[in-house]
Formats: sequence, structure tokens, C-alpha cells
Amino acid sequence: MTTDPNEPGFIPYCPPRKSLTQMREDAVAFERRMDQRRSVRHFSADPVPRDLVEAAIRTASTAPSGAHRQPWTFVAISDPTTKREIRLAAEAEERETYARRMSEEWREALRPLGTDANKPYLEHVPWIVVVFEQRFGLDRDGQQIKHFYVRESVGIACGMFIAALHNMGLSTLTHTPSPMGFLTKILKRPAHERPVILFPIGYPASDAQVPNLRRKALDEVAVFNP
Ligand code: IYR
Repeated sequence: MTTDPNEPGFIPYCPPRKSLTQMREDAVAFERRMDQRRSVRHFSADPVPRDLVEAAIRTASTAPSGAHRQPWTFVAISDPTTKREIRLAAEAEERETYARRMSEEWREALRPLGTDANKPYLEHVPWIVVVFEQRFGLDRDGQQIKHFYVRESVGIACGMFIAALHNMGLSTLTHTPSPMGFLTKILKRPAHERPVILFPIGYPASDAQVPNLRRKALDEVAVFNP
């Protein structure tokens, strides 16, 4: 056994093979479960215990990443004052975005989703998690550690975070108020971290509605050869 964390060596990896029947059953069950996930914009204020958010973050952090540098920081917020601060700052940016920054084409594309600059859920949800990408890491002596494929790595971790939350019965939304710089300030993150996605997390409100969307069929999203 080596003790140098930079030279971890290798360990066997041989998960038991399932039967094809079992694989098909699991594949379809997971597909069904994931197909039931919807982005939610009307949240209940019911509390969510912190350990569930911790488990979702740990799960997201199992994502593959460039050179296994795990170039992400998950900032979890339940403090009402901070949530209010985030809501006010996000709505200020969104008002500008909806009024002036968006093209007519973009506004048209969002019309079926019924979104606007008001984000009351940012104050009502029990948790907000903001995911930051780290442009580089810092070791104990403050030396920079190179990160690779940061955007891709963080994107994959965010996808796994969404799946983990859904799997445990919580709802979320990939919210990207733009520009997001206010989150660096409010959450006091260092300059080499950049906010990527803000996730409100909770249960849907009892009267929550979601757009009646259709998902693309397999042959619209995949090409098989042969
Ligand atoms: N960030 C804005 C606008 C918005 C943009 C896209 I692309 C969406 O899919 C949804 C919303 C907002 O959150 O309202």
C-alpha cells in the first residue's frame, strides 16, 4: 500500500455481471424513473433535512472529472437572509435580461415555459445549492493545481446531482440567472471559482404545474451505425 495521495496505485475492479434479463429490467426501471423527473418552479416551503442534501452532493462528487481533480465546489444555503439576498440579486439581473438582454427569438423559445424575471421560489425553497467551477485548485501552500476539462467535469457532476435528488424524491431546477457574478460576492467565493448553476431544492408545491412537454424519441437524438 502506498501512502502518497498522488500515487494511489491500482486496485481490482470487478463488479459482478448481471444477467441480460436483469440488465434490461434495471435499464427500463431507471429509464422510467428518470423520465418522471421534471424541472420545478413552484416549491413547497416544507423543510428538507440537511443529510439528504449532503448525500446528493456526495453522489454528484462521484462524477468522473479531468485527471480526477474534481474541480467543483457545492455551496449549500438554507439561511433565510442569504436566500432573500440571492432572490433579490437574481431578480434584478433577470429583469434586465428579460427586458433588454434577450433576443426576441430567445423570449419566444421561453414562452411555453412561462418563465419571467420573478423568482419567488429562491426565497421559499428550503435549500439552494450553487455549483461553482474551480478554474484551478490550491494546495496546502497556496500553490495552483492545474484543472482539466473543467466545464465538462462540472456539467457531468451537475447531471448526477440532479439524478441523485430525483432518485431520493426531491425536485430541483437548473437555474442560471445571468450574469451570475453576484453569487460569488454573496457567497464570498474566491475569484478563481465561477458560479455555473444554481439549484433550488425542495418538494414541489401541492399545486405545482409543469409545462406539458414531449421528449424527443430515440431516433431523433441518436444515430446507430450500423
Ligand atoms: N435565466 C432565465 C431565462 C431562462 C433561460 C432558459 I435557456 C431557460 O430554459 C429558462 C429560463 C430564467 O431563469 O428565467
